[in-house]
Amino acid sequence: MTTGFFGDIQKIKYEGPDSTNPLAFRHYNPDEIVGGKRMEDHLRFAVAYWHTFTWPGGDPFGGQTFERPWFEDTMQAAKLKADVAFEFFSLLGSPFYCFHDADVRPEGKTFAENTKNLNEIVDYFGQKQADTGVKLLWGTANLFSNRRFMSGAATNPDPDVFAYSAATVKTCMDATKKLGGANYVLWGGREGYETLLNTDVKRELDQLGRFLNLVVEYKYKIGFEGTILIEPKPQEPTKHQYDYDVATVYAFLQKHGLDKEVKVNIEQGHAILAGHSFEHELAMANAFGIFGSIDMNRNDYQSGWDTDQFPNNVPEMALAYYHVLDGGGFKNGGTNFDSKLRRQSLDPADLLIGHIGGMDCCARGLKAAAKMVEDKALSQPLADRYAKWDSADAQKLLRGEVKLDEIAAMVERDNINPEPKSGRQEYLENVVNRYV
Ligand code: XUL
Ligand code: CO
Repeated sequence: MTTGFFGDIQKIKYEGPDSTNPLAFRHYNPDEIVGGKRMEDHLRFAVAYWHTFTWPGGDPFGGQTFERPWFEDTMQAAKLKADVAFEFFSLLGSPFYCFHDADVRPEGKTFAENTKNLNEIVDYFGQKQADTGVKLLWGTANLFSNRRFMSGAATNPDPDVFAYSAATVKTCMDATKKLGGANYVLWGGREGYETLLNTDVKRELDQLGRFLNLVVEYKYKIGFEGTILIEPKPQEPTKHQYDYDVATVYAFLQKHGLDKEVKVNIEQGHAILAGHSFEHELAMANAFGIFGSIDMNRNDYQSGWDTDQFPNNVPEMALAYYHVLDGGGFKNGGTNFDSKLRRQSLDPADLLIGHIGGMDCCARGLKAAAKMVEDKALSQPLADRYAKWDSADAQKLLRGEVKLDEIAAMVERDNINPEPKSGRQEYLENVVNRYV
């Protein structure tokens, strides 16, 4: 018995590049081997519960456009939503999903009621996971929508909000562990500020550091084996978000002794908001050894908002997956579509079509990336460019065995007179374009 929400739509199949069926994959072929691994195991796609099933289609000038039979804050509606969600995961063939507590359970009047509601839904999800084989990529707490969080969660001037937030995260970590989640995510929704006139940034950052340590301590206490991930974002909703980008998060982790404990979930749209490219953020995370997972949703390049659109640019995906592969590929992480439909895309089929397009685009990107890796198309020119650093003398410079005055003497003695070499950017761009 299905809910009937998706009418007579059948499980989405791979039909190959020539298919014109909008409800078929043209490039995502889960069993196809790419670079020695099944495509499904490379990409580890996840559907975001919030945008796909909870978001009503509002914008700053207008409210709900979507009409869904579960848009009601009751347990019965939450279960209908879960029924439809798991039908969706199965139709799409998405191996994973992600959720916030507030997406899946009705809002209670008290903390205890919220916990009770969450636990009831977690049991319901547990059964559905067992029935469908769909798994949880990550769980998280929504510490930003309710008005109690308007001045932040961990970084709130009121310790009662800190405590309420910590307690909420505890229940969400319990839920994630119970559902076998591969990761637990912290996006600092309102961990930031609007004006320094009312904000003590030193205190707030110390609070955030303690909060994150509480999370890591609790992970060990309950034996949660997943990865704790922070999702950087530079602004929106607050003007200045503390977890600005990957480099900022890394410095924060080091300051609080957590750089070996916590990794990052990098969102393409957030990278763009920070004035970076997605691949910049991925490369930085690899360089720091903190790469975890990705949210694969793009922003509009002109509007400057966090528009959370499905990816549709293959060359961008190719470079993104190139860096994912370069870092060894996903371990616990995966590709979460933190993407929402445009508010005029009302039909149930639009939900599938958005994800199908995104998955096909990622699959094409992955295939191009794997081929570039195989051919050493970028890695060989890179190795050649830095080859001189591999010499014994250059390595001495890095190991700190030669001091500044000795270096100066060496440059003079050996008459070192560097000859600039081409960076060959255009050549390399043309190489990438051969693959996409
Ligand atoms: C907000 C955002 C969140 C996180 C999870 O911009 O990306 O949906 O991914 O809280
Ligand atoms: Co996100």
